[in-house]
Amino acid sequence: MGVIFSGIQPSGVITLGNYLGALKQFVELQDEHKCYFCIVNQHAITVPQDPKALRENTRKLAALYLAVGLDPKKITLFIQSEVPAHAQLGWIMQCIVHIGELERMTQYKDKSNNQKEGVSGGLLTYPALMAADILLYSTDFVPVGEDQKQHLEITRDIAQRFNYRYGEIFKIPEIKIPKLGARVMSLQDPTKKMSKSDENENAFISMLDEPKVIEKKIKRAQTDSEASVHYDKENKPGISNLMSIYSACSGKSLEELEELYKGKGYGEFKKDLAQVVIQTLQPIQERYKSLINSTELDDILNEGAKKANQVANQMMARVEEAMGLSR
Ligand code: ATP
Ligand code: LTN
Repeated sequence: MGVIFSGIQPSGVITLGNYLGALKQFVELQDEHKCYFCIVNQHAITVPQDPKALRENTRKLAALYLAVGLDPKKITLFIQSEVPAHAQLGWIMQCIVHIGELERMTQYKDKSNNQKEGVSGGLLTYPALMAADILLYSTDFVPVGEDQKQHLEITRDIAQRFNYRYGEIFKIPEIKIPKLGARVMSLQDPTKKMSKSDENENAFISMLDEPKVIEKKIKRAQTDSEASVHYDKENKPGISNLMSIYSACSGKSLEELEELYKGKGYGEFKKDLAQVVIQTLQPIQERYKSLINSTELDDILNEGAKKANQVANQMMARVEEAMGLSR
């Protein structure tokens, strides 16, 4: 039984991309592993957040973690800012990582280009905090979407550098990327990844979108003019992305889909895809509704923070001891 750690930012309502790339694999892992799932609100504030929206999105994300099928009896679910060791070890990791390594991160380059009010220091040092998240729990595997590959590599490098300097404290974690849905693309620009903080709401499907909204967004999704349902990521990124979503939600292979829609246009394909997505989200949305205003949700988060603090504080003590920070 290995240890699993993963985090999602409450920087908006999570999308179908977050579900297919991350959450769906969490559910499959919970029976076989010791799992820690975190709402990384301190990562979200690397770009400006409205306090009210951040609080609401944090609660929504907690409810959605459970609504997709994670069982609080099996996993530990908690909020990053309720476990102070994350920020404490995050600082130490900032002192281990090199600026050159941080500047190479594509997420940093993409996000810093989008900032109107100036780029925060936290946006650059973001991977140091992420390394802290993962290393505090002696994590074996980190299930994430493909976009997080670089951040996992830097986490491994930081851990190895620390161990080399101060002794074997950290376990070196491995990335776990799903076979299907590892990189869901924007519905409006299929060369960009689907992102919950996209300014254009038509670019993503939120996990809480109503059926009518899902139909509309899929209908409007960018496709090419050829109108044949054929997978070709290079030349037909729009329809290829929709086919990947269809496949990940329905379990049908890309070949099966090509066969099924032979001689049929995009209209019919999109109509069916909308139904497949609606059916995937419907049971999740129903469970969400029963959780969002429950006190049960608070109990689960309190219990999660308690368990996470115990484990994280033990690791923090070992780190401070190894570095000469303790008396
Ligand atoms: P933001 O828009 O605020 O940057 P995001 O939507 O990119 O957020 P994160 O909270 O950073 O999402 O990521 C949570 C998890 O979802 C990570 O494991 C990430 O790899 C995965 N993920 C994010 N976007 C996608 C996507 N388009 N396809 C597949 N997986 C994704
Ligand atoms: N960096 C991730 C979110 C994240 C994370 C983590 C993922 C923060 N800490 C620890 C896995 C493990 C992102 O931007 N998607």
